[in-house]
Amino acid sequence: MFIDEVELREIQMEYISPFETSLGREYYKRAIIVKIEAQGSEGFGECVAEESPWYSYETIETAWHVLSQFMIPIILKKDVESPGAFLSTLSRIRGHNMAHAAIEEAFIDAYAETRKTPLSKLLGGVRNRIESGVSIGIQESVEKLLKNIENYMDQGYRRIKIKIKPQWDLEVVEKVREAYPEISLMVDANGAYTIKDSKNLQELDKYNLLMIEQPLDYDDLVDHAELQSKMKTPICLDESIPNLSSAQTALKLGSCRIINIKVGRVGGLQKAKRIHDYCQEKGVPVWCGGMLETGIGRAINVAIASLPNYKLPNDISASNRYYSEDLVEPPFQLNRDGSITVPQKLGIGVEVVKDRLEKVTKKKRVFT
Ligand code: OSB
Ligand code: MG
Repeated sequence: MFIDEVELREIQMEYISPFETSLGREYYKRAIIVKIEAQGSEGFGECVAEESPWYSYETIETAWHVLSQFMIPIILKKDVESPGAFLSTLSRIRGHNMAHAAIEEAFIDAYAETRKTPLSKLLGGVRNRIESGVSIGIQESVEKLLKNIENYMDQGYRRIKIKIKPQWDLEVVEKVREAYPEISLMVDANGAYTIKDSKNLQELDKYNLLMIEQPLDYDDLVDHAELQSKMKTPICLDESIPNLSSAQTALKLGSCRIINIKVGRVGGLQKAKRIHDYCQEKGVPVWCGGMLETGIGRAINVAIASLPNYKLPNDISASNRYYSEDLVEPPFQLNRDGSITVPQKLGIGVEVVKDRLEKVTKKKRVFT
């Protein structure tokens, strides 16, 4: 597939409500949208690098730099046969997984279109609907949190994830469990604890949680293994798994029993699939994490979450949980059974609405 043109846009969109984790509070989404034009097909990708290097070392600016100075010059005006060839063409560029993922997504979306295939099918997806959970940020009060949970449960979400940090943990989980003894509940600490907090974290075993996500530091596989050996609740790793090698190390050490795969964090769809396949072979379930994506990134997430070993509810909620107006049509909606339907049209399977994209664009550069 001959790559004729690549376009980068930086966009900004306000969230319906601010999102707070142990890492900080966010009011709006800033992202890079990548568009590739190849032989009459158009493909989109979304870079999930954030404004600040809290969740990951990458930022909007580092991703823009690496995309425009290194990645785009390597692939522009080249004939790249397949997703596999695309991956190896860019493999000289180390790290910068979120930048890698965004441009690979755009290529694969265009490629799927030329192959007349929905992205889900191209990746080996087997589901028509994916299970949808919701991730709720740290709130001003437990009362507000309970109201939020009630609202999302009423809408049909099947699993609630609450963000925790020191001073917003045990008591909060206890009150949520008191109010909702039966719901499928999990917590995500975004690395806010250390192994010295083991005793406290073990208290969480009382609350029948589906899992505890990333309790310890982002590269701390050894301490996670020690903590997992002391806890009944499965540990799920997010930040600690940037690639297949770390997934292998984590499973060998016993650092977790579940893996959250984010396409951006692991460097793209093909790498996500490799981690998925490895976990499947080892009998370890995975699910798809989210970065509050626009409809473009959400479409990518829905497609990969249709693979067979995505066995737990995903952080893929409906468009209206994040934005008053999404960038795609149709927007993603929650079915009554708490699932989201996997689009069956070609490529990402939803239409990017050009004038909405234009409206939220802060910066744009076209490479021809
Ligand atoms: O840790 O999963 C996380 C958002 C930004 C950064 C990190 C995380 C998150 C989420 C959002 O939990 C989940 C979603 O997109 O709905
Ligand atoms: Mg997480």
